[in-house]
Parts: sequence; structure tokens; C-alpha cells
Amino acid sequence: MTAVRAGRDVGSLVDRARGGDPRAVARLISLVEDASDGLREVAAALAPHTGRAYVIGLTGSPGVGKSTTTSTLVKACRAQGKRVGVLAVDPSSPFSGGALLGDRVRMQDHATDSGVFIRSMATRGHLGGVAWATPQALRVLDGAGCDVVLLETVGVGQAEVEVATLADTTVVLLAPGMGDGIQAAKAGILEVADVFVVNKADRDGADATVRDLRGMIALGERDRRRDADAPPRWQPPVVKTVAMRSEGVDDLVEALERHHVWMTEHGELDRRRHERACREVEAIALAALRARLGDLGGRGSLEALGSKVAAGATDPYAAADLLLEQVTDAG
Ligand SMILES: Nc1nc2c(ncn2[C@@H]2O[C@H](COP(=O)(O)OP(=O)(O)OP(=O)(O)O)[C@@H](O)[C@H]2O)c(=O)[nH]1
Ligand SMILES: [Mg+2]
Repeated sequence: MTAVRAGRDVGSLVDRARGGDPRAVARLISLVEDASDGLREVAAALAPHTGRAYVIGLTGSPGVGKSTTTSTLVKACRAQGKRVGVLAVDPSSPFSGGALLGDRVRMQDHATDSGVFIRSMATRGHLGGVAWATPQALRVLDGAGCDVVLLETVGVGQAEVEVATLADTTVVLLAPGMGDGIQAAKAGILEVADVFVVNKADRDGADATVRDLRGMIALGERDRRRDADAPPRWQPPVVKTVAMRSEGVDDLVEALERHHVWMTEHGELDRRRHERACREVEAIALAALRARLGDLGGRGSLEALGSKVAAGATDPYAAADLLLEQVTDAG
């Protein structure tokens, strides 16, 4: 892969991406994903075009039906004439692409549609992981003119929470009989879900799962109402689907639209996006700071200061002050 050096190249890539050229979009994502030399230029060229896409995160246990649901949502968006980006992030896999082959197969319906961009990303061992690479890829899809971006992440551990910080709306999928209801409560999923989907409703136990979830939501709301100053809050709806047969997708689309309207009316969309931008800037600044700390040599290096602190020759606060002084001087 050759590095993009001249600003003209990046500019024309962005133009082509905005014109709907999937290869240009793929190239831009690779540039940001690999943290290439062109990263800054890409970010600068994209900035004026960003802030339009509605980012919907989909998360849940492996095999719950995220990709199938994503595919049906793509269809629904295309039927409305919207341009759609799909980003499938696998936080557990170090392999880009191959690990998500199943998704690729399911997404084949859309392979020849120029209004749909699909990209898989593996983020384990990747610089800052999901937290670093995903926002950059989201920016590309947003800047390329996607009206909607669907962000699929397998719900393992922290992934739900991370996906929630990156999306405007977070959809948590569950399936009957997986003990997910109880897990949901444990993992704090109730806090991050804006919309619940009980998929595989063709299986036994779907109604019980829906009831359990509604019960938990109601309980949480009752506790919260005790606090008279609590601001109005969105009540996450529970939607039953059979994604495999596109059943219930209209209800899901409607729930997403309602959440979007609610957020806009309550200033929540702006608040979330502002928070997201802050975290993004902070992450980049901290990474730069860390790199500079690592570059320091001699008596003022972290190693040297560590030795002094270990020997009791200085205290860790004084040492940290010294370290920061050098970095800011150098900057
Ligand atoms: N019975 C039933 N099976 C479904 C339904 N939706 C999806 N499936 C099947 O469940 C399996 C997993 O679906 P995916 O959409 O790949 O699930 P996923 O959550 O994306 O899976 P990972 O990305 O591997 O975590 C596939 O074999 C689907 O055909 C449904 O509504 N009912
Ligand atoms: Mg999947």
C-alpha cells in the first residue's frame, strides 16, 4: 500500500468517497485504521462533511442475530433512499476481515448496491482497540455521506459499553432461552440500551424474555422516580423480531425513529455527540502525550525518574511534574 502524501490525493479520495465510490471509502478507512501518514490529512479533509450520519450501534451475545438484523435494517434504509454504512467490529479477534466472513456472506444481498458501504474491523491488539480505531472509521463513513451508519459489535464484556459511547442510539439484542435477561441486568446493559430487541421470537420463551425485560425497565424507572429532580428520561422500548424472516423490523425502525426524535427534542443527541467528541480528542491527546513521554531520554526520562522514586530520592508527584514540564516544553 503506498502512502498518500499530497493533500490533493486525500482531497480527491474524499470527493470520490462522497460521490459514492466504495473503493475510495475503503481506502480512506484503511488509511485511518493503519494510522498511516495520511491520517491527519484525511481527518482534516473529512471534518467539514461530518456530523450528519445517524449512528446506530447493535450489540448482543454471539449468534443472537445482529448481522441478520443489520441486513434487514440496511434494506429498510435503502427503501427510504438513504445511504448506509455498516461497520462490523469484532473486539475479540486480531484478524481483520476473515473473522467476520459470516457477516460478509449475510451481507451479500447488498454487495452490488452502491448506496451501501460495508466494512469489517478486528480491533484486538490494534493500537487503542475499539476505542481508537472505530471512531475514525465512523468519521469516514459519515464524511462519505452516509445518512445512517450501523455499527455491529459482539457483546463481550466491555464491548456493549464501548459501542454505546460511539453510537447515537444503542440497540441491545437478546434471544429467548439464553439466560440473557439475567445477564443483561448483571452486565449493566440496562443502562446502555436505548432499544431492546428480543430476536428469534419464533422460538419458545420470547414472550417471557420480553416480560422480564419490561419488568426490569419498570423497576429501574420506579427507583429513579423517587428522585424528584431527575430529568425526563427515555424509556427503552422492547421490540420482538424474527430477523431471519424480517418480522418486526418495521417496529424496530419505528422505535429507532422515535428515539432519534426524542433525542433531538431533548438536546440529548447534541449532548451525546459533544461527549463523544470530547472523548475522542482526549484519547488522541493522551496517546500523543504517552508517545512523547516514551521519547524522553537521559536524566529526565521516565526510567530515570522511576529509579529515583524507587530509591526514595524524590516523590512520585514531583517526578510526574518534572516529566510533564519536559513534555510541554518539548511541545
Ligand atoms: N430461529 C431464528 N434464527 C435466527 C433469527 N435471526 C437470525 N437467526 C440465525 O442465527 C444465526 C446467527 O445469526 P447472526 O445474524 O449471524 O448473529 P450475530 O449476532 O451477528 O452473530 P455474531 O456476529 O457471530 O455474534 C444464523 O444462523 C441466523 O440465520 C431468527 O429470528 N430466528
Ligand atoms: Mg454478526
